[in-house]
Amino acid sequence: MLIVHTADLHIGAFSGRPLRLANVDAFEEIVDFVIENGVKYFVVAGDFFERPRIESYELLRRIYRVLRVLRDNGVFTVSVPGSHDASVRRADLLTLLGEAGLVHIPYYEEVKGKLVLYPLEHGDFVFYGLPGLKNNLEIDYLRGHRIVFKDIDRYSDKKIILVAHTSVKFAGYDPSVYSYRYGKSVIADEEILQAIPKKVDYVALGHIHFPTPLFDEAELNIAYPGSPIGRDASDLYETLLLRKEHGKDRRFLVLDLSGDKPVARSIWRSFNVVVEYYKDYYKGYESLINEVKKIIKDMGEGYRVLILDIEGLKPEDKNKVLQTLREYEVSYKTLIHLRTSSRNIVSEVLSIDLSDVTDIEEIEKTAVAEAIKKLGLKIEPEKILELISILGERKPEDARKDEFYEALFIRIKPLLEEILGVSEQR
Ligand SMILES: [Mn+2]
Repeated sequence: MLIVHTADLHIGAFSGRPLRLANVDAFEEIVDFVIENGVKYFVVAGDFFERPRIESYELLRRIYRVLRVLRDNGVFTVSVPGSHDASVRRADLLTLLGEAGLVHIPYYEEVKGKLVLYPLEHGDFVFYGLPGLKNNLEIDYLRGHRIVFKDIDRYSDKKIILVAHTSVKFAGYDPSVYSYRYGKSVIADEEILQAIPKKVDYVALGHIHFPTPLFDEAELNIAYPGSPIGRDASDLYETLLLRKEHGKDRRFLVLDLSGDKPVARSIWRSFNVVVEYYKDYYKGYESLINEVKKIIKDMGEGYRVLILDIEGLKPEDKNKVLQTLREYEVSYKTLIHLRTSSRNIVSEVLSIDLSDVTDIEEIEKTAVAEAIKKLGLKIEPEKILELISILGERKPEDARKDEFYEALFIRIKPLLEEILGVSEQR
């Protein structure tokens, strides 16, 4: 009774950058393990994809092919929507894969203020799925004990697995101990786990990208495998921390549920990611660029990542440095991330205190609202957020450039007119 448990694959992350195929490679590497070891259950606890929709046909073809290979080998693949790939109207890739029978998504629905989770039976297992909802709403459902595990009392001789995409502390493990940034996001306390029936044998978590807790092998009934690659520079920095400070790496979990208590084993993998970190004071453009070249030359093969922590970078040099780093990123096939410790990058007028805000979307909303106030604009924050969202859209591969941008402009124009107060002047 083995299950491979991973989460936060974030396929589609790093698009247009040297790591754009790292996440799908990691997915394939984990699936190879599943098939080679005859494991029949594969669980992805949310954030399978970076966005609700993936535009790249190269990625799509690989995703479909690997899922078909899993199915053809008799592997039952289970997933839940995560905070990144869910869409309210279920107009997303994960739902499509569910319809195609390539991924099994336990059904859930909101009924009269309660979240009803429906069982998904297969072989010796019953799966329930708790999706990652907007604004961490799933935590409210848990906290209010407003989650219904439909028909759970019917099962007595099957192992019950809850696949949940949410952030929670458990058994003394607090993700913010490992990584400062999780101290800034919503993390629910252990007591909310009491909303989960005792009959649940294992809670397969996703959402926290740092593997939590860290162990080689352990008897436990809840765990975050962590993200194999991650989706941004903070994750890549934590890959370095895992290696340098904890003597571990990225991982996925193999669970054995044949005994009384589940036994989890970490399969540590580099997933072919090489991370270097360089911290120094800014000593001029030439010196920095030469140092960067030297570091990259010494880095091994693989998905190379260089994180630069440069203190006191002169504002007037910043553009030049960034441009060169962008060129190097392409020519040396190395993702280069520059962190600057200089405090003067954001102008005083627009610096906003966000220390009390906990959620990324809340941060965005608060920042926009504050910026509007400080700039003296007379516009609803929602309009600015809508503009940001439209500008963030990517051209689908099969769309024509001119048509795409023309359509984009038609949608932006009334928004811009409203923001600048120039509409209806005729
Ligand atoms: Mn994630």
